[in-house]
Amino acid sequence: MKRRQFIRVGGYGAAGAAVAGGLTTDWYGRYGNPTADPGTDGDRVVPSFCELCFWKCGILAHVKDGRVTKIKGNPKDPLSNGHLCPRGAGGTGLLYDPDRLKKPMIRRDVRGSQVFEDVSWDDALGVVAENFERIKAEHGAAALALFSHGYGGSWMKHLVKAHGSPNIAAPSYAQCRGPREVGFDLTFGAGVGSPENTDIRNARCLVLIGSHLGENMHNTQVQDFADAIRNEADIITVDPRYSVAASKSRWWLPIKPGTDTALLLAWMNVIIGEELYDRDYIERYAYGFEQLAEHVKAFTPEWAYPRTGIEPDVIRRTARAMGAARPATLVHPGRHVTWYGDDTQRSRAIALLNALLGSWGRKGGFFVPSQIQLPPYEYPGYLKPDAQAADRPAPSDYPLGDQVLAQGVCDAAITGVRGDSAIKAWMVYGSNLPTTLPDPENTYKAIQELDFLVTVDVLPAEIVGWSDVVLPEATYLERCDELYNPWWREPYVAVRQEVVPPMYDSKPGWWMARELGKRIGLPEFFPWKDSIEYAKTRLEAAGLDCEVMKEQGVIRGKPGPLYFEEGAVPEFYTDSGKIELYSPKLAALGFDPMPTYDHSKLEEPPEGYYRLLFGRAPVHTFGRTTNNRLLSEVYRENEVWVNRDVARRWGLEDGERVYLQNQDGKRSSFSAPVKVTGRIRPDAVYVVHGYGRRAPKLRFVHGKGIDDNELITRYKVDPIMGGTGMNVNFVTFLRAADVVEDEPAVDEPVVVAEEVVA
Ligand code: MGD
Ligand code: SF4
Repeated sequence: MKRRQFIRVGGYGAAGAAVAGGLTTDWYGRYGNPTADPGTDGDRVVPSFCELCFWKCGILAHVKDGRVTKIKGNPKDPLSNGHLCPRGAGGTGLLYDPDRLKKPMIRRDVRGSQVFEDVSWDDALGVVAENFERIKAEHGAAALALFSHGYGGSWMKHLVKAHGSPNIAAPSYAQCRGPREVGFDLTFGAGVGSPENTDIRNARCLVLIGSHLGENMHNTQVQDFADAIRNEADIITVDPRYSVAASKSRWWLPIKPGTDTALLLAWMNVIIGEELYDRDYIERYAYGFEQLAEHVKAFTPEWAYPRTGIEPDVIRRTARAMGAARPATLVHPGRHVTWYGDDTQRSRAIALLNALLGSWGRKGGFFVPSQIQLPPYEYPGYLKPDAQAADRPAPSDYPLGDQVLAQGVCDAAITGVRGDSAIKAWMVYGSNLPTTLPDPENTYKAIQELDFLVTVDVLPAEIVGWSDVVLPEATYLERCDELYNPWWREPYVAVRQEVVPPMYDSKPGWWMARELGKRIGLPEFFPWKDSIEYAKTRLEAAGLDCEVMKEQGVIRGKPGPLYFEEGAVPEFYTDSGKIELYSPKLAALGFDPMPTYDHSKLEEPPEGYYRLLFGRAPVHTFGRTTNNRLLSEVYRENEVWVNRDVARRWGLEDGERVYLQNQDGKRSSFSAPVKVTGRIRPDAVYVVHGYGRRAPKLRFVHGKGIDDNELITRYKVDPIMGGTGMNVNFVTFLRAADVVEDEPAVDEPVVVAEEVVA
């Protein structure tokens, strides 16, 4: 049973089979079978939660002779349910990565020269504290910005808030799921959060719009997806690429990239026109149905066909499949949704479709999540920041952007962008900005203008090479972190605990934040001895037993009703208290109150160019894991997916190496092999994100494959919330054999930590 379950998790179609195949050979032999008996083969088993991606599955780490020998799913954890995705089982590949940052370092030459000296923690923290205080005295507290990604960042956020800066940004908002949250919030008065409240396992019809479950590996969702497949749910996948999810679907709609809103409007046209919607639900809970019905009248399947490439008959039949299964029809909200700059409106169209099908709060649609009441640690209140966040040109811009925009904070370091530059110092926690923010040249420009840049990381990523001070963090297996208390199907709290002591001279984030806090005169914000004392205080305040938590890793609460039909209270925190099909809020701000679609705004590729699309591989989390030697046994370099007719026209052979060059003449630093396939439309190419790494201290992955991000020199900003639509770049091919590589084959300086200046 366990083995079958595991293979289901990792085993979809071609990519899944490759994963399972890789695991059953080398991986099992060398690192142990992750599906073997859960009993320990070592001295002890420590429960914690994973950080190989941001899903936070509960794990059991087995330790023998002081080494972590295997990592398995914690059966008590409601996210992992005792099973991990292929990445989670490979966490030791990060822990024992020989390229890890080992000591604090200080730059000893001009920025960009990349000459570092290994120093003591005392010296490194002293320099950071001195710069934070100096910059605060000269420019105000808000001149310090924090970029943070990953759960450990909570300590740094606390530090920077206590310091008095509002400039705390995460690329997971404006570069990822922000538009989705805003679109759903406008409609239902709540976003879908993370982990999403999608009831995939009970869906009888599941619609995936550019959401490649199985390649995008969020463990619980993939387990639930396997259940939906087993239950013979009708699956409709809309993707220009025949993804793994498409291979498991009854319907694959190879849509023209950028036209999804047209398809969504046409689906609504059919669902309302043929009365397939949930009339009773709409009458009870929705506001603005008449306006929506009138609005979508013009968007017939015949109107959508020339725009989307999806035939009217297919649009009608898939709409009927959705209507037949309602309310157990889930139009998945997606996750990485910053595509074309109109993303809030596209997400809202998805939300409206779900509303018409009556799926919000219903079994097989979106369940109603609950959370354990866990009081916060009692600190003195944070001071009111001395300035507004510097992330947008005017405070009224992107009016519904309710988090700080990472791209805008980056821009605010460049003189002239916000008048005089507003940001003078960056602290970067777990975020490799040159491969994360669009238009990397802009990011380098901002970095060069900074007074000070400190990075907290575990690996010598590109951003490390640009830093003034580098603080090596202990990995998630070597540290405790903030308690995890999500809104989920059942309420629970999980703990991250130290499995083995930190290796080398690395330290946990909580320790760094506390030491820095003390040095910059904020000891009252760090009154606890360590993170365990901190967690104990919070757990006790909630009446939870710290010992049980340490032993089990998880404490579960009593689940509430999950669906309206089971007694969950239908509450919509919109202004009208109803599901807003017509949005008075958008209308008042001068935006379309209901989504619309203007095909004339969609740019076509120039002759000989193809739209650059990018996504995930099941064993990797962006660039976070591509240096992980264990995970790379399964997938070690990305490929460029090229439609077979296009390849024939170009005379490209399968496996032949190419560089990509974009519409602005920007060429990829490295090449990648071509994958000739019928599984992608001829107007697009596709690569997995996270390769083409330029930091040579990442010795394993350096130079492998193509970095999509360096080809994203253009992006379109969502006027509603400030997200950066990045699927608006086009590339052409350069045969590797015809390209003379620059010397060295990098377009940026590199980190050479050994070049120590005495
Ligand atoms: P992307 O990876 O960007 O987002 O995962 P997803 O939400 O799936 O999805 C790209 C898909 O959208 C591709 O299949 C692409 O062909 C398709 N696509 C591109 N343009 C269009 C278009 O115009 N229309 C349509 N309909 N489809 C289009 C992201 C999610 O994955 C996130 S945010 C995180 S943080 C996690 N990261 C991650 C990971 O890095 N690795 C693995 N293995 N799993 C992950 N899971 C999570
Ligand atoms: Fe870890 Fe995989 Fe869960 Fe992400 S989905 S937290 S990598 S086990």
